[in-house]
Amino acid sequence: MAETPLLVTVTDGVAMLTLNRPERLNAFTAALHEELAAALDRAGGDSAVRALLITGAGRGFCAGQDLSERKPVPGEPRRDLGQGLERYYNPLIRRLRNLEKPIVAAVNGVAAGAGAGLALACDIVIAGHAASFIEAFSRIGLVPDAGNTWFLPRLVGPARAVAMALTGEAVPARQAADWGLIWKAVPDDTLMTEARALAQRLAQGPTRALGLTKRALNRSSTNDLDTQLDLERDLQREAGLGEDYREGVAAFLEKRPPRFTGR
Ligand code: LHQ
Repeated sequence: MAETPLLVTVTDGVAMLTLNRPERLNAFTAALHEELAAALDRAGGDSAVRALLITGAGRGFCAGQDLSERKPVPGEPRRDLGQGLERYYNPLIRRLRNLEKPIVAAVNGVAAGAGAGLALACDIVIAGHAASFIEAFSRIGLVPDAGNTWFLPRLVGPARAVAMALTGEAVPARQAADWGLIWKAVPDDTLMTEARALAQRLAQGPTRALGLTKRALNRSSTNDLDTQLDLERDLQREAGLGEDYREGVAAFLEKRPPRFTGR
């Protein structure tokens, strides 16, 4: 088994987090959860990090919960699976959504169960053609978790969401892109180059404004139009006070590329 379940590098403003349990298709263990949570918190608090890129080592992206850690043992009391959600998965999904920096998922292979939830909680999902998305829960007698029941209908509509969840059928990357489940599917050998280039471009963006944009879109899922218009006013007020707005307009008027600092 790999020594450390998560590899973290920071280059050119991008924190790259690689789930590193390739022998188990990067299934989640408690140790992986702990490291991922710590890495996300560090990236959130580090002003040198202006975008994140999440991917998996080996041929899988993430196969969800490591089922060997959740094996029912005959004779022992049945485990409260809600506890694992409360302790690990729900905070993970909240961290990803609340982290006000762009997060790209480079889905290099199968994303199953909570692994699909992890991908869908990121802001922009690019998948290699060999990747697929599987709501694997029904295959083992469980209910979709890790935000899957929230993301799926919003992304692909109720008909596709319910079929994915009830059948547990794999949705290949190209179909996922056609359905709007993800942003795009690309040839496997270009996935990491494209994803890294995108994350680097985002890392050179107006980080504060991108974070506020993420907040606005997150809230739009539950706000009515009046509330959302008020929120846009407040967030625009904040963005308008930033250095990057001054730089963006100056660069436009001077017909040169902007040099955003993220402030
Ligand atoms: C695995 C796993 C895995 C352990 C592949 N665990 N070893 C939250 C709260 C509490 C409890 C429960 O769960 C949750 C959230 C969830 O995520 S529930 C859903 C859990 N995930 C699954 O049910 C998916 C299980 N995996 C699969 O169905 C298949 O592995 C998929 C379809 C993902 C990929 O199939 P293949 O490409 O054929 O690969 P494979 O099955 O041969 O897997 C490769 C190895 O990885 C294999 O080990 P081995 O020693 O035989 O080489 C698998 O046992 C291991 N592995 N997923 N989740």
